[in-house]
Amino acid sequence: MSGPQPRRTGRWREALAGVAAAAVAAGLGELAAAVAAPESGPVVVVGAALVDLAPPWAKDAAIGLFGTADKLALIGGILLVLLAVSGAAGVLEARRPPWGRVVFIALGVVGAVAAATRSGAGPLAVLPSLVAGAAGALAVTLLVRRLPEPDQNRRRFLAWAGGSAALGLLAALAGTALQTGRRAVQALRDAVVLPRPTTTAIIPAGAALDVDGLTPLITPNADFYRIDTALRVPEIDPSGWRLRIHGLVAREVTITWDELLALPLAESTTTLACVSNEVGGSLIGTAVWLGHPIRELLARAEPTAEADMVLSRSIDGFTASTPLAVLQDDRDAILAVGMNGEPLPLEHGFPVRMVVPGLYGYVSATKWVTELEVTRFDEASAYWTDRGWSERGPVKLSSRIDVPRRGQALTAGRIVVAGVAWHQHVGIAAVDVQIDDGPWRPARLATAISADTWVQWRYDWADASAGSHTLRVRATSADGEVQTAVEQGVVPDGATGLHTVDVEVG
Ligand SMILES: Nc1nc2c(c(=O)[nH]1)N[C@H]1C(S)=C(S)[C@@H](COP(=O)(O)O)O[C@H]1N2
Ligand SMILES: [Mo]
Repeated sequence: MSGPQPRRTGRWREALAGVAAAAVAAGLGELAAAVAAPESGPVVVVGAALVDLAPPWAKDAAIGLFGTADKLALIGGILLVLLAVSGAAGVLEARRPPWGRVVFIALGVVGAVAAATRSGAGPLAVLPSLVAGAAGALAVTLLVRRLPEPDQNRRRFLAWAGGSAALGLLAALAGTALQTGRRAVQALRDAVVLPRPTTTAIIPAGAALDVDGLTPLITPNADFYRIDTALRVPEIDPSGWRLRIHGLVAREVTITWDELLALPLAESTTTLACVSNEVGGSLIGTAVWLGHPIRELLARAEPTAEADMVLSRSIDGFTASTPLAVLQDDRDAILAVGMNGEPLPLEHGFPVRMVVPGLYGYVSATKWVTELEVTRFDEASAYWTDRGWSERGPVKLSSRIDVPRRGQALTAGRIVVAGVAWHQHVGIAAVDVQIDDGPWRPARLATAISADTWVQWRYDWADASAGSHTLRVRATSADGEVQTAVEQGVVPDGATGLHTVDVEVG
């Protein structure tokens, strides 16, 4: 290259500004990942995206070159690419501002898209990469301003660059330290071998309808909604786990992980729903849980006559108030250790959680549970009750249209309408569909697994005419209750109203 440079500060120092900014970006990004989205560190997600995007010949070449060390080589390769790109960004920012900043923002967006499109990505998955992009852009701007003029002392700039890189390194180390415990518990969880169930779940033939776009009957763990107050997922080593049953009982009972696994463990299929699920919302899922009846353990402790509530407590302090009677009747209210054939995932309560058919999660489904205090509703209250929610939370009769989706382009003629309906521990007797202001027409119900699970339904809309239409669904319980059209918000004990979907038929 020739020609005069506007500001000859030395290309290497400009590149160094970019690289130091990249260190800040990567470090803060990894720290953000450790706090908010453990599997979404910017370096790793960009790497995973590169692997997925790389043409097969490049993958083969990489595996050939690096053999079994190709994963490590990949991370090394990404770091080298990032080094080159960030160095170039430093030069750009010095000579063609704001293009250096733009490079960092673009890298952040690439990382965010990569993180968001990974399977099982949580809502916070984009955060680490966006933090990294913003931090990099800010750092490169500030560092380039500190580039020395030809007659100036260069040490100051080197100190700024070195300090920035050190800051990035410290943040990365803090992030790693935060993630170490989680990795260790993840390894313990992956090593758990669950005992064979004494009873296996039976999914009747005809329980799952074959309709494109319909929610699967059993929700895969990676897609199961997650709701909790835990900023950091509790890390419990099962060998140290204990459940203590105390309070209004004849005798205190404590049970360890090994003792629990030695008890009869049965599979049961239960649909878990969140009280915060809006009409038509997705805070609901069905899993095959493996666990031991809570009723049996309560029987050992012998609740006294005045007790009417069990306040379950998680290791992180969350509490739920469950009516004692619900935990003593014959339903599958369990201390669960397994979810869809695996140990509980960390974020779903590893090693042990409660699952109680018929109640919203906030009053029953305590994850990371360590304590059952037998007490009274007039003596104790739970986490969400103290924040304005109802002390009792039986699941409300509800239904949802999954297909067609809102705004989906449809062609006139026959259109399949399908979805799910639920009223856990009561059961669903019928589902009806209404088109515009027409009559309610019966949908066909799939075979229910049990009253404790949602049931799929399908309605064949035979003569859909061109134009805008509104589809509406309404369920009827096994006990004759008809789902109300009265709209209520989620506070204090769950939403009501009918799910409607507007569609355009062309
Ligand atoms: N320890 C703990 N357990 C908890 C909660 C929580 O905040 N902390 N949230 C409850 C709520 S409100 C619901 S809906 C369910 C959700 O369980 P999931 O995240 O496995 O779907 O967990 C329940 N158990
Ligand atoms: Mo919830």
